[in-house]
Amino acid sequence: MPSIKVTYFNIKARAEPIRLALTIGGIAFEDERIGKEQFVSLKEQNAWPFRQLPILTVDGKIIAQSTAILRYVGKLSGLYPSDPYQAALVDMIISQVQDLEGAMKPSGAEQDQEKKLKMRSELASNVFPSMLQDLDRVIQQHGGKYAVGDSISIADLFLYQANTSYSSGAYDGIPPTLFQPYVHIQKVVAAVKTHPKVAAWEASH
Ligand SMILES: N[C@@H](CCC(=O)N[C@@H](CS)C(=O)NCC(=O)O)C(=O)O
Repeated sequence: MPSIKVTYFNIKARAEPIRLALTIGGIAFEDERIGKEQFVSLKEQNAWPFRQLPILTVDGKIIAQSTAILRYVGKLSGLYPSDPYQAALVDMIISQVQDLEGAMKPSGAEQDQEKKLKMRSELASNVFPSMLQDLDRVIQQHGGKYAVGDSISIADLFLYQANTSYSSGAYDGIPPTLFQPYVHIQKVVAAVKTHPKVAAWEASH
């Protein structure tokens, strides 16, 4: 196995599915968590491909973009299907979850708090429910114990982290209950949460 280091901030967000994939795969890695000052200084030095985190350092080579990293570690960990169609299903779920983030971007950039809350209320009431309902139905069609069949994949880890983020109350104007009504999504969340390696990781982090 190569020497692997995950570099991010001391938060879950974009790095947690990567950390979980490596943990489930039993792949040793350095979990580097840097502070704001170090981030600013390394960013100014163009130390990373897109001057953003997370990055993965593999035997001294750097990979950027969290979903590229996630697919890479998914392949190392046996959490990304080798069958092209199954892999496309995994990608499809990841992309749908990313579309939620894309829809959040304009409100995230809005400086006027009143306008921001109005945009978020529109998302929570009229945009996200149909996107999540579609995702729930796709998981119902293609899932088993997990989102795609009965084996855990990076799609489950990505969805699990989205559920964690949206349920945390960290997004102004988005009710923390947003993901709760979707039974197939919640089944996946519960399966990931109770996976023995995830449970052990969470108990120690
Ligand atoms: N598309 C990129 C986005 C990365 C990103 O936005 N990283 C944030 C932290 S979550 C960052 O480095 N922000 C600080 C900055 O851009 O200066 C990915 O998925 O890795």
